[in-house]
Amino acid sequence: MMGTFNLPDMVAQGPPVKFLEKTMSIAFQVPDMTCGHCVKTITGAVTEAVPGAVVVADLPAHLVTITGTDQADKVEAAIRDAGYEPSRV
Ligand SMILES: [Cu+2]
Repeated sequence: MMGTFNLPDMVAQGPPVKFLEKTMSIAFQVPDMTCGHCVKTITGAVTEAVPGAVVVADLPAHLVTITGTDQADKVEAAIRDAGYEPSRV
């Protein structure tokens, strides 16, 4: 039988951190990102080049959004090195 689960006090204390507002978001249009394999390749290349980066790819829109880093040049280079043509948006 399940008991009541109490969150630790430290979790309940203080306002939640609005980290999304503080996190820089970098977006690239990548027209030659055309399938799930491309998404995997780009995501892998970016996270390898910039550890901690979070990559969200919108395949129909050919849009790649990266949060968790402000190293736009490094991200762009990683996508380019993976064989794609990103343009900053
Ligand atoms: Cu592909």
